[in-house]
Amino acid sequence: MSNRFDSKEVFKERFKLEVSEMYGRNFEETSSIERYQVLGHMIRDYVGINWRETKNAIKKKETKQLYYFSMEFLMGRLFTNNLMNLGLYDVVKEGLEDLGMDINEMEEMESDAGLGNGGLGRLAACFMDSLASLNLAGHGNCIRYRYGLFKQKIENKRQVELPDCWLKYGNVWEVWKPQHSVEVKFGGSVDLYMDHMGKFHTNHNPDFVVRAVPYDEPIVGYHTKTTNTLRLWDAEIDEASVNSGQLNKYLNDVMAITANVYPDDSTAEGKKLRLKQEYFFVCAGIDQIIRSHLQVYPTLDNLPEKVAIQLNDTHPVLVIPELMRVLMDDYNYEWDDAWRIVTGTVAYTNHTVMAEALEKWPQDTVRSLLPRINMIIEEINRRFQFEVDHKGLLHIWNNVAIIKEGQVHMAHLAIVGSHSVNGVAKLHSQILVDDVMKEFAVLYPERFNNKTNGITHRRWLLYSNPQLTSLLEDTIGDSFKTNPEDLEKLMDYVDDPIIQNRFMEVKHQRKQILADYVKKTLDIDVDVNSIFDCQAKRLHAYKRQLLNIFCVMHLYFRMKSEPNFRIYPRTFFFSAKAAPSYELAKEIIKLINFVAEKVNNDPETNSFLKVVFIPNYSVSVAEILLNAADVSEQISTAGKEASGTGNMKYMMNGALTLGTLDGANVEIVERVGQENAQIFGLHVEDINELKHQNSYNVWDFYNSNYNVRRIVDSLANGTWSSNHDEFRLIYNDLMLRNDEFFVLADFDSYVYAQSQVEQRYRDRGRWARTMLINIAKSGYFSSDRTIKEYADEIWHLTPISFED
Ligand code: 26V
Repeated sequence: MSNRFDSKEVFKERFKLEVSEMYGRNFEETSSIERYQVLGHMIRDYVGINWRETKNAIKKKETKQLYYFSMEFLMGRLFTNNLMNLGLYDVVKEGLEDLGMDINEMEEMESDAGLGNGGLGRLAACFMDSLASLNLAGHGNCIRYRYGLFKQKIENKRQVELPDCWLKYGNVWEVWKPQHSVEVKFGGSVDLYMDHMGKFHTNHNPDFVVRAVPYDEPIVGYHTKTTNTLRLWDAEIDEASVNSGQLNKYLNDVMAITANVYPDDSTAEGKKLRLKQEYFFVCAGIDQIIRSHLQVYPTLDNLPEKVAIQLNDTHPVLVIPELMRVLMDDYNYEWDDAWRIVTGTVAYTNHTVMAEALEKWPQDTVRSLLPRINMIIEEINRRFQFEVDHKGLLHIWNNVAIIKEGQVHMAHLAIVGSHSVNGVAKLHSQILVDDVMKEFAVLYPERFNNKTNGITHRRWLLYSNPQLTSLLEDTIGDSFKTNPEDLEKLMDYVDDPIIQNRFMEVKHQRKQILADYVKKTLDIDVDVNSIFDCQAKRLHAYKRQLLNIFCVMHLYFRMKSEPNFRIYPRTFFFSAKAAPSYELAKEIIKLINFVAEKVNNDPETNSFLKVVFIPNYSVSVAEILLNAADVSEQISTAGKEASGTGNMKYMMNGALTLGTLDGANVEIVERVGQENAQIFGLHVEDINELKHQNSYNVWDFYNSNYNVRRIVDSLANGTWSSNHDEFRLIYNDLMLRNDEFFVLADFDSYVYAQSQVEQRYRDRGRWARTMLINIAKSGYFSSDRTIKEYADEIWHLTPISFED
């Protein structure tokens, strides 16, 4: 029977039949979750035909393929995304309506796939959507974590972490492929021996073997046949390796590998389990690539011509030694030939300059867990040292060594073993070359390049903001859907008061939707006519949520002490998860919630000022939060935020960027113009200068600035909490550790910028114009543009052809 249900009638017929066959009951007696399961499977099966044809076309045409290796894929929900990409949304929506059902209820049944921490994982998900939509063969490789990133609750104004059981009702999109399982070996010892031809061979006697078993999810392109694969590896026991005496330990060790996403994106703590996870999905992914390559081609010599591997940060960097191992130990390649293949295939993206997030592993850990890989890393390091010496650059060795003082520097391994190294925004890529990786940029100048991040305009505009989408269609036609840079057509209308009004009306509708959500989930009333000012992102000191809440405190103090001072009504929304072990970040969440309680309950000011902390920031929360914003807070210390991607989502939905010149903010301003963004604060050069001269002293600001002093004092004088020690950690971090992220240095400039935002908002026509310009100029930030650049300049991919 065909899987197709392109008309409403066929859909209804099939759906009812499948539900009652599946559960052996009348359709009317089945529950929502049961119906959701069947519907999901129907959609996945529908996709199956294109999935097969994509695989066949790739083989037949010998199309080059990309494998995107990432420890994180923050996919969110796929139900609406898949239906819309397939062009089936209306058929299903109307069909369900006829059956007395609401498609929104089905959408809500799905759990977010929260297999990631933040920007890096969501970028991987946006890239998957763009690859398929551009007809490029690009697949994801990751771990099938049983639990996603923790769920956040706020209890007693503090973050509480709960497990995210996203697989509770299964996952309708995945297909289990036990026949494609791979053995992954850990620990033990390696024997080296020479054969009669004088060639070296190795024999690894592991002490722990697991089976990696793939679950494949189809990635459906927008209105195209192309259907790629996201492969998630689960760990299962290897029956032959179970040692009966230690059965329980073995089972626990196997289970542990795929239990959790590491929730800490702030410190690269040397946890052995993390390294196990990294090798686990790398080893399995490489094995699959080699096997499928050899099904089509007789040799691995042409691997770089047919396969590109992109490393999403250093987490999958073991791809480099692992591919060397396979080529040499399993396929008898000599070192130099293997190295040519590896470096020709692999490319690396850096996502952070924060020293504490750059991965380093104690070599003892690498040696004991991965003895053969360790040997290969040592040899890469030895040969690299030889090369540096040969170039007369031994004086830089200390800054570029892969192995140094008993630690393996993963970023160094990544640069040495790749043909391309990219940052994720212009400024960030420049900082890599000028500063963080400057010695490597001297060694390998041709490797360094920039690929400014992007976001899929399908999820972040077409699907999450249908009101704006339909107004855009009415105004500029629908070419922007497939060619997002056509949003530029909106420039013709930015001065048209009728269009301006209609866009303001759409924004109002989105604000109402967010307000309803806040009322329903938090029982807080917010004024939809107030300015919606949003900061939603991981909680990190460098992102400076503290600067934002300090300004809120300041406005509150002023309104309390100056009866004539009243601000334009504003609602400050925060949403942020803190890593469970990141104490300072958790304290900042607590401070925001204490401030919220006080200001929201003060009748003298609460019609002007409200603070709302939305718990459990996730893809689904972002889908209703970002497009309701008037103001997008992008206020990191200059030089610290590699790119940011939330900034692009807000822009595309018509918010004004209130930001520092950091990450991709720089490129946003470049496009909209200074007059359509609100930029403030120290520049990277200023910060470098202050650091260089060691001239920043937080007490100077405290002593000379009354507003600053009033805020800092309030942390410890009972203003927000009767416990004067409640915010001791924040106080100490700021005042006794000299404010590492220059919060107080930027304070005045930020407060001034906020007052400017208010001035702008008071002029409705001018505000609408700015909003339209932001939307019009946002096409550049579609991940379609980013992926085209990767495909042309790094991967050398050409689109899949389905023609005979
Ligand atoms: C680091 C670590 C350290 C080891 C433990 C687990 C873990 C997990 C994630 C990370 C990655 C931190 C880097 C990161 O997320 N970077 C963000 O990447 C975004 C996409 O390029 C970019 O927009 C953000 O500015 C950048 O902070």
